[in-house]
Amino acid sequence: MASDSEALQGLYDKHCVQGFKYAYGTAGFRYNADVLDTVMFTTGVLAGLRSIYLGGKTVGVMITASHNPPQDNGVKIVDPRGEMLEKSWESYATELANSASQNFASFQNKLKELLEILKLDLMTPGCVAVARDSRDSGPRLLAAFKTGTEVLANLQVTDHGVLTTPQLHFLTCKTNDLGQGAVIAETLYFKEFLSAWDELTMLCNIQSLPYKIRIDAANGVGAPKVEEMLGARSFFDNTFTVVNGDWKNPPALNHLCGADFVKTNQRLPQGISGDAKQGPHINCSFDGDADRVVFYYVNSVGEFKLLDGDKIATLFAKFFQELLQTAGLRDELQLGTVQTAYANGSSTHYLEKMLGVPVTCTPTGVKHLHHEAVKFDIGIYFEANGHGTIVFSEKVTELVTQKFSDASESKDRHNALQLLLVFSKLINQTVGDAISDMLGVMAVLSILKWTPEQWDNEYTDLPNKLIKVLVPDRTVFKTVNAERQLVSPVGLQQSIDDLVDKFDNARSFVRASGTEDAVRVYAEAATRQKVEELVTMVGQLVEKS
Ligand code: 16G
Ligand code: ZN
Repeated sequence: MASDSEALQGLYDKHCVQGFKYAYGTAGFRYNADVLDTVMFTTGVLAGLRSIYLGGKTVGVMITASHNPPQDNGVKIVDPRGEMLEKSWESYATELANSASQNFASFQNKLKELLEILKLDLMTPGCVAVARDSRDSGPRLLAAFKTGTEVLANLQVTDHGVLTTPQLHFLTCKTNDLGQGAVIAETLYFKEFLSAWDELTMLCNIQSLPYKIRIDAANGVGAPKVEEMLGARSFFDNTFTVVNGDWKNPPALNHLCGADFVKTNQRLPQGISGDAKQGPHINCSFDGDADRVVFYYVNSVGEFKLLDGDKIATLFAKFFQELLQTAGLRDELQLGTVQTAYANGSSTHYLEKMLGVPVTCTPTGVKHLHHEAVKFDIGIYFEANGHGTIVFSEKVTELVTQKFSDASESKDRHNALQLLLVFSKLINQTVGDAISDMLGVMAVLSILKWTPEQWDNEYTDLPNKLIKVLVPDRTVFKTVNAERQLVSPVGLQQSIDDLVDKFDNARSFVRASGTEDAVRVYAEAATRQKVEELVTMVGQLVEKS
């Protein structure tokens, strides 16, 4: 630790200002960039402490505000395997930030208290890897973060510069896998996923994509990364175009484009037209830090058709179920999906009733879904907004290897077994990754020889709508049953249920947002008109409660 109180105060004074109250939310700290300096400084301290606590393992830190507007920013801590920070440490992060936001003395006391509670030996070296997205507040906030890391004397900080969020998760995990001495750089990310792609296309004899892909990169960091990655393979020559790739122009970030814009407004982003003259193609949109992706196309009668996270999950579920069948592993390996309350009822019905694949529902936020998905051998998790991935258990590799060495197995079976392993490499298992998920979807569509329409036709979404209601205090809205039922305010759930009963095929739930000061109301019903009616009425109940 900075040797004396004076030195510590020197570091504190460089960036800390007083008066703001922070909370580590669903995806870390996320606010207007103007108020973030203090929490960046304390996150530098806390990430270092976390690494020391874990015996010097590398802890990742991502500076991003994802799909939020350009003036916002945020920070989240990534644990050594690339997963989200362990829950109990979220409160340490919040407490340390709020102590620094009071004054130097309370920061110093809180730090001392944490060192005692956690019984930390400050001589253990620690390692932190940090990256940021393309926001213009990034360099300033990175400087505050780095000053925070100077509070701990033996901390090694690797600054990866500008990366997508999933790149940082992946590199954090790799650093810990490969250990000290390994060169961990962004090129490793490109290399691993491109080799998986090469292997896959060779195995399935895919010479080219069946149609072109237009990538809306939200004017964010996904643009240069996907261009660099796909640009490295002649396979992708003339198959992809990046639109909204102006990542060096921060005010354009997420503006009228990106996954959140497309999903929320259910329409094409700026820069992509529904012009049929452009030949067969599919479109997709990343969000600002490229950890989400949604697909879409315009059908023959000019309608915009969204292929969101639910559609991605169902595509993968169908594909993997058939693959397990061909591989002769359907009974040995458990395939399952994880969704949230926002999943369209039709997708859940399709998974459970048509495919017979189990579905678990969890609260919103990747950490909850990931946690449940790892309970399956092949766990597919996607939020409807496009955030998700697939996780494969060790048993998958073990069984595949075992079966593969059995020469009596047929050629089809051998191929299916190999394909299972290749997919486990093509998918970024640490967290949802727009680039890797996009390649995964393109691989499945190529193998199945499906057009976007065929993918879409597997089931029809129920009309749905999500609205935001401003209330004086959103913390009174408490839920159970994976956010599907309110227990407070008392009686409100009953009124919602009574209302929903009057509609056909309807469902509605209310939850406090974890990222905004608002309450969200979701509804689905048999027709567009009915869903409008229902969501408005539930919204009114919330306002009156
Ligand atoms: C965060 C979550 C995202 C979730 C969203 C919900 C992560 C990395 N991100 O952005 O998955 O869909 O919050 O926001 O977990 P809300 O609570 O405001 O509805
Ligand atoms: Zn994001």
